[in-house]
Amino acid sequence: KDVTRIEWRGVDPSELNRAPACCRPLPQLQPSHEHTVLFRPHVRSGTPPRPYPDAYRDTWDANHVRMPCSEENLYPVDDKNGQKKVQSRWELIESTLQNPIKNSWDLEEAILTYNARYCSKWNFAGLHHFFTEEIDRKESRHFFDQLLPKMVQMALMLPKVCTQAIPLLRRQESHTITLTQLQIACLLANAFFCTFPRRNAQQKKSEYSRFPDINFNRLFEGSTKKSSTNVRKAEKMRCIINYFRRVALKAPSGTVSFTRRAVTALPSWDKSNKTLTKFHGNVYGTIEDQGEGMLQLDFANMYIGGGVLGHGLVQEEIRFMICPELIVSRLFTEVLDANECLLMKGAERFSDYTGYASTFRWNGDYKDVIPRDAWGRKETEILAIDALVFRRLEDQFKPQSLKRELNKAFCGFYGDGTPAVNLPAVATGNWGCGAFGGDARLKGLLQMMVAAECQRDLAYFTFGDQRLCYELHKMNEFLVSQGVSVGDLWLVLQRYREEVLQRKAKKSFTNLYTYIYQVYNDFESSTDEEEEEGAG
Ligand code: AR6
Repeated sequence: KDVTRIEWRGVDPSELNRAPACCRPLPQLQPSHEHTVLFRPHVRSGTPPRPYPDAYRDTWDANHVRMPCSEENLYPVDDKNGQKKVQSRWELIESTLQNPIKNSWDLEEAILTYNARYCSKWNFAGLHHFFTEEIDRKESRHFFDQLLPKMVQMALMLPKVCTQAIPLLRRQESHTITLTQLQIACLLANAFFCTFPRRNAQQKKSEYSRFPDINFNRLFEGSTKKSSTNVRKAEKMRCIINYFRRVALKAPSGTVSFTRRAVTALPSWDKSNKTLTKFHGNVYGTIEDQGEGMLQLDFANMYIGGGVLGHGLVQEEIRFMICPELIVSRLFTEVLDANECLLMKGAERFSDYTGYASTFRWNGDYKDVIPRDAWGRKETEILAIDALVFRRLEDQFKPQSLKRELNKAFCGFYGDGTPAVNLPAVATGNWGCGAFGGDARLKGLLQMMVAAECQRDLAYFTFGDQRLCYELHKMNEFLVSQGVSVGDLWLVLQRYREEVLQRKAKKSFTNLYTYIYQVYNDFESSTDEEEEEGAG
């Protein structure tokens, strides 16, 4: 087959449901025991909503983010007589950051002043490299003279801007947090200056060991020589600096919601008689650009954001870099369980980029023109689900692995009672098939099954792979024409494991799609395929 000219296959993208057009009107924004709203829910476009309550209320406990500005955030110091005493850590942070910071060494010194325990553990080589090698002296001076003081101001506004305690999104507890973009900027400025207490310890038993890290110290790490790490970190710094430049220039006025969803009523996959929904396969589009108004997948790590502050620079990390407000999820989202997902609605995109992984480059500022909903959120919804890591094809077909991946995607795709006509299509692609080693043909099929179960349409971005686009679409068309149900497919996957994978001793090896065509005895379709190639 000549697949070299394929750009897309399946239904026309204009036929797919998109927000806001397909959605029902939102109910009034109201805090409840399932929804923490950190501001007065009167959203007027153009002005940042006011924090709620008016004055800072301190909560220092195991169920809320421990705030740097809490009066219980204490720091041991030696007094004049060599006696140990405790001092307010926030006062130390305030006084330290208000001293002049003229270059990256001053910044390192400042951060270590209130993180003294990490003096010999943290390395700032990436930061120094960035300000001495990656950008010129003028840009560097501009950063330290102009932007950094504004970032300090933003960080120190914390008790005025984030007045309400932020609950932790704990395992198996569904809950939503809605914050203003300004609150997020203030929290991220604190993360930049590494002020969050108790978030640095690496030990297994430390209080936040089941949470991602949030202080930016890992972003500042690097090597003293030229290295690929330094290049990656430099491009990430460009994204972050651009974000702070923008929010300092004009305070953003919108809001963003983070919903942790734990789902206990999961489908019986073998019994489902749902049939497949509309499919659009796309070779050159990306989830973030062509998935406008759809439920956009974040190919996530169970620790949300994965390596965004470290070395990682694939789909999830890139998304978090161009939409840095997503990073704040790391402050309060405990590691995701198998039946959980995180939905993030409203994050604005600030940067453009080119390349991927080691070739990733910041490509300038990005003006996000997506409209906002009635709660002030950009109409961009991102769904974070973490796939399993696989090293061998066979492992992916174990019934418990298949079920786990179906259930995980189901947690994210399901509409929670919303009628199917009001659900945006899912914009996805090779979920779990890059860093996590999964097989795209299998994962594509599993995602079709889950989309069917949830009665949602699917837009699948194959990231340049024309053959994959061709094969996924052909399979989708075939299954629709045969009226194959989700339950049938579940059984076929089991049979494939038993009849093909577990009898691999035989010389010939039938790939999954060829096998499916054979099972349904569609001779024409099966002869379209190369018979004896490896799966995937
Ligand atoms: N749009 C569509 N498809 C994409 C895009 C995009 N913007 N970017 C990448 N792809 P990967 P995983 C395709 O490896 O295997 C992170 O560190 C491309 O084909 O990011 O689920 C997380 O934090 C790529 O190979 O996802 C996790 O730790 C494929 O999607 C881990 O990676 C998979 O992208 C998750 O790994």
